[in-house]
Amino acid sequence: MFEHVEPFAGDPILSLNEDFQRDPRPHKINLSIGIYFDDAGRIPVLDSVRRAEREVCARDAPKPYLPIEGAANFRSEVQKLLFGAGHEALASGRVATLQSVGSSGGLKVGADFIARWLPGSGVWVSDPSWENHRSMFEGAGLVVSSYPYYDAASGDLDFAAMCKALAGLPRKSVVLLHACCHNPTGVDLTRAQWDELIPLLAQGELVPYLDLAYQGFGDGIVEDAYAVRALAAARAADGRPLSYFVANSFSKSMSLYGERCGALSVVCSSAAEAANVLGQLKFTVRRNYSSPPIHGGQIVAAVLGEPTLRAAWETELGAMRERILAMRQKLYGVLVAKVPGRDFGYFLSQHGMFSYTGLTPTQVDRLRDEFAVYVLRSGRMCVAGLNSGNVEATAAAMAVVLEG
Ligand code: KET
Repeated sequence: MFEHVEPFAGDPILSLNEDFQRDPRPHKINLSIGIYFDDAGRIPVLDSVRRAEREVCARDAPKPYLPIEGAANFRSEVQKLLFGAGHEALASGRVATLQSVGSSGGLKVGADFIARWLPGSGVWVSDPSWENHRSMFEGAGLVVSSYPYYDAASGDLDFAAMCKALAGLPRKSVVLLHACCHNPTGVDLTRAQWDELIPLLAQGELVPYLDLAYQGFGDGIVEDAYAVRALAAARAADGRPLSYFVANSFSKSMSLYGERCGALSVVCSSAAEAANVLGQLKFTVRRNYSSPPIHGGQIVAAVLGEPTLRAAWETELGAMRERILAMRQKLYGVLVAKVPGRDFGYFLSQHGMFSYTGLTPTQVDRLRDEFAVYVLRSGRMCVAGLNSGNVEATAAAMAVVLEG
């Protein structure tokens, strides 16, 4: 029956993380997967999250099926987090928000919706992008292409090339954009660049699809939602509000990876449209996994909704952001001293968990084989895996492979 089934080639990120787990060398350093580790090298359980979880458990509540679209308190807190309480788009009921199984689940539900309701639309992702973007949208039957983004020569965004490519796309093309902390490069649009890009998307009648997986790791919770809110304020050529998608995650911002907490919001031009869109998103969910899990979403809703927990979370998230910056500075400092004449300024200018190091696949292999330092073969390093105990060793190993 299954003789013809081909082996799975493995996922470039998750397989490398598994290789790391199997590596017996005690001094190994994991800078592969996009997970925030604390200075002791552990995945933190945030104090705000721990307290929220205790509260949720103390309710001793039954565990019914959630509605297909998820818990009402979770969905409403997500909307306020993304748009700000009292935002016009929320007041007018034109945002359809669904609790999803991680933001991956949201991205895929949105992809299935696009395949059904915008069937001729191609999907455009940045070059490069998170590997799974292409895979998920292709998995929904869509054709995925890429637009220019990262310029290897300058280590910066090629904004002119990006705009030129997007301006030439057919109407209704879906444009996947990283709202902040671009994965894998760490190179983000500035606010001025968002302000320039958004009218171009509107004029071209393109469909923005924001992936917001690292809210709070760039400049701050509100700052990192800039693109979400700027798109909500934009108007299409016919004067109606723009329609767009936002998939957001709590995996990183609340360190809730395995609880699979995320959401998909579709911003529509009217409440009537949003009601129909939400209905069709529910149809997609019902035939896939029926409804989302209850536990993690209730933790998130408690953290976001209760002022003391919310304040504690914001402080903890701020501390994670600061620790990453300190690691960037430390790595930069050691590398500049060890490898003179080479520009490592990108470690300081890039945002969020990731740095695109420019290491070649051969250099990456040497890092792993000779020094037990794991980064992706694309050269992406998860800076959030550095700590005061491993940053010097990482810099020393990088210096050797860069000079050899
Ligand atoms: N979007 C982006 C841009 C992203 O980097 C990740 C995860 C996700 C979505 C998925 O998040 P979640 O809400 O947990 O479903 N990225 C890291 C882990 C992974 O590949 O799954 C990574 O890039 O290492």
